[in-house]
Amino acid sequence: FQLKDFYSYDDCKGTADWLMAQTAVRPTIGIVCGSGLGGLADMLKDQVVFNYKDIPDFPESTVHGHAGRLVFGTLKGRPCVCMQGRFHQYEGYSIQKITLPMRIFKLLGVQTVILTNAAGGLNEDFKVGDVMIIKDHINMPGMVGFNPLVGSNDNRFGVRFPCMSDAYDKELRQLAMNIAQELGYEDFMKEGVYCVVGGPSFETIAESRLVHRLGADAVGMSTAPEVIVARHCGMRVFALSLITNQSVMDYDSEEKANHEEVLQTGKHRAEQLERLVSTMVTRIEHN
Ligand code: 6GU
Repeated sequence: FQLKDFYSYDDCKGTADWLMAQTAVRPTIGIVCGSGLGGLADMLKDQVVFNYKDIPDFPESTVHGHAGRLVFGTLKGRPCVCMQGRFHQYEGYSIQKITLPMRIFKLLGVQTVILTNAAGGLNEDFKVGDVMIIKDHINMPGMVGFNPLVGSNDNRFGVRFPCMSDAYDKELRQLAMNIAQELGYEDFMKEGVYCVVGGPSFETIAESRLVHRLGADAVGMSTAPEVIVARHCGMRVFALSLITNQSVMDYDSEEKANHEEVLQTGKHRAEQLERLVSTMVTRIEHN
């Protein structure tokens, strides 16, 4: 039995080697930029840039707000690789394909992955513009069979049944909170549970109420599949959601979720988010 989009260890190694032949940068930190948050990649110095369409086996970004470039370089002196634009299931790609970059990160030598996304707020205490440190996720598609690890397991990446109760690294979450306090960001820093849904339609009122009741503080269309694959192959994970809008939970509300609002809020907070992440990068220790 073979999945349609199955990438073997050798396929991933082929792409990683292809990239490493063209750049001297050996990243230990991998960053994935969410909707409207691609500015982080522009902070890298001595860039070597690949368009996704030129990278073997890579999907292409089809969403406005996602540039579609893999950027190597240094962030405050630390070697990094940055995905400027990510892939989503709603674009029609298989979850194997949207998570392939995580395995390539691993084979490039990445030890820590930092992911950002735009999300709708469900927690009543959250305001638009808040930044939520993700402490856990609810992977709705994954719980009914759309888990990125479905298919034969290659032990060179990780075990058949990986643990996910420690997916979001506690030390990195503490580090982020400390830095947020130093930068004076504590008023808009939150921590919570991220729920991923398939998209691309935004949630109905009943769906928003449902996931809120299930324990989610924010809802979005990405990140959890990448986190699962990153954890499977032993990388540390840190993830942030920018709350770009409040999910509609009330039948009297006149508010409507839309992608323009999502991108607009990103612009507003992007600089602070970039400073937070770049400061984290300088303080992450690797062995
Ligand atoms: Cl309200 N829902 C989902 N699923 N994704 C989002 C969002 C909402 N806002 C930004 N991304």
